[in-house]
Amino acid sequence: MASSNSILFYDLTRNAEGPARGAHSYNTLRTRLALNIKGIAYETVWITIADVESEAIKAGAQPTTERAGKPLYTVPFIVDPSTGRVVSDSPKIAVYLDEQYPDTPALGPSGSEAEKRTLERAERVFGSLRAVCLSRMWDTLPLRTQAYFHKLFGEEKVVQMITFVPEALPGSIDAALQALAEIEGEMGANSFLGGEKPCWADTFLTGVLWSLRIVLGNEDGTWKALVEARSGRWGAYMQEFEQRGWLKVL
Ligand SMILES: N[C@@H](CCC(=O)N[C@@H](CS)C(=O)NCC(=O)O)C(=O)O
Repeated sequence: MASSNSILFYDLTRNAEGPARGAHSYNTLRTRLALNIKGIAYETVWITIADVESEAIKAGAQPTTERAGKPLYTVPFIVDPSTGRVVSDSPKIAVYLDEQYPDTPALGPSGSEAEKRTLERAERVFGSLRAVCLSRMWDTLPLRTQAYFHKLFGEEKVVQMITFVPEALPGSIDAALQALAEIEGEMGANSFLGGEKPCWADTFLTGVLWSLRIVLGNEDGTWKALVEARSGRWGAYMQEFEQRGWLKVL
């Protein structure tokens, strides 16, 4: 429930109406998951990628990296009215939430080698299907977002990025399943990567899977190929989050 002390969580919108407003970025979904798992009150400030820099500067958020020699501001970032702190970069936000809200489930990150391997593999799951997702999502993006990408990459490159070749789909699905199999190899039969409780790597992986589910849709063949593989291993994994009410968009 939002209150005047609710954390403000900056996320990217698509053109969607309704409370979820088209949440889709796996980078921001993992912070949303962390807030949901911890049960911390927050409200979303929906912005387009074209407005990230101006909104971050207005809020007092730090850039998280550089692009072309210039500071790059990114979402997610949060403003916590109860402390006055503004935090950007999802791993730093997770650390901040653990420290500031010690009575909530701790998530990490741990910085371990196993964790690094999982994050790389989860990135690979999304990377394998990025072109499918972009081709599906492009028309739903706000015109302001489309214009931002045209300026950033050039029209020709954008056309390349959003043109998905159907013949490439089986190979893309196989590559995503391969990365998931590698994760499963380390996870075994545990409910979560964190064992019986979720950890930072779980928010990372689930952010990716949740993003794919949102963009592709529950009934999509590619999504079904992922969740039905390995006797429904990844469908069951997502259910763990669903059942606990952690896949909600406030
Ligand atoms: N390391 C950052 C990465 C976040 C990130 O890449 N966010 C993208 C949106 S999905 C962004 O804000 N990009 C701004 C831009 O490209 O101008 C984190 O984990 O929070």
